[in-house]
Amino acid sequence: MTLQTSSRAFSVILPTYNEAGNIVTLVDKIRSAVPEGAGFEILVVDDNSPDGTFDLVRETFKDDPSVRPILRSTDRGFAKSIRHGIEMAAHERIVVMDSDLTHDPIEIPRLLHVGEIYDIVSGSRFCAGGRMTDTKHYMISLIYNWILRLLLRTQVQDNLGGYFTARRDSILQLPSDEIFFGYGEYYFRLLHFAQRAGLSIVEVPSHYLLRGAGTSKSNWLHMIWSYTTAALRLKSRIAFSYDSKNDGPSSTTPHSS
Ligand SMILES: Nc1nc2c(ncn2[C@@H]2O[C@H](COP(=O)(O)OP(=O)(O)OP(=O)(O)O)[C@@H](O)[C@H]2O)c(=O)[nH]1
Ligand SMILES: [Mg+2]
Repeated sequence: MTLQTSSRAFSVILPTYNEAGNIVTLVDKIRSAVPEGAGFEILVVDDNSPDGTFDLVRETFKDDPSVRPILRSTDRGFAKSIRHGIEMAAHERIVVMDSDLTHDPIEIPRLLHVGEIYDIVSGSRFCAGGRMTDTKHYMISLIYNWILRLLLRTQVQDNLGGYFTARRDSILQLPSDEIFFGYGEYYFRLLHFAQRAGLSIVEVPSHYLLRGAGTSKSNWLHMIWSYTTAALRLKSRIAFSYDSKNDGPSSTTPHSS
């Protein structure tokens, strides 16, 4: 199936920490995935990686104004970098993805295409057609996502994917301070607040690949612990705020995936 990319320009946000072995390949892959003539920029939001990711990007793409390296040296962190990238983005439409080559740029046109209709389009490993090359982690993630869904009553099946497109202003209207902190759990907070704000959310199948070069920054046990704590915090916040405002999730959930 051939999909036409939206004629609207978009900003791709790539948070990086020690991704010198992947970032150039990723930028090139994004370029090849996007049809010629499409207006776009790529923001590499680097947290002062010791492996020189920032300098590599700045040097390699010094003659290419569409690649914008951003160096962060204070208040570092994955979720905060994504927020920073969204705030710095020049275009109304944003695409957020990991920089370790697990999120395949070939799927960007499809995300953008569906993004013509929905406020947030999330690349999902767990809806029909979605998958993950790393089968062991697929099973752990799948089971953990079931738990998250039960706990938070989210409408999407993949609450931790982090590969998505959205309209920039619809994300920035959400309470950023309550969403963008910590690690990958920011994504279920984002989906929750988006759902609650009445944004339309849909999942499209996505195939998550293996990391390219380098090593993961995730420690699975620590991640499960911190994500569960974050989910319980969010749940208690939901209970408190729904009690006090009498506005349950159904009243702000117009669309489902
Ligand atoms: N800017 C910034 N990026 C980060 C930070 N930590 C991780 N990243 C980036 O966030 C993305 C996800 O990190 P990974 O280490 O792949 O972790 P993960 O995807 O949760 O875990 P895996 O399943 O092991 O790949 C990668 O692009 C990292 O370079 C950080 O503190 N700051
Ligand atoms: Mg990864």
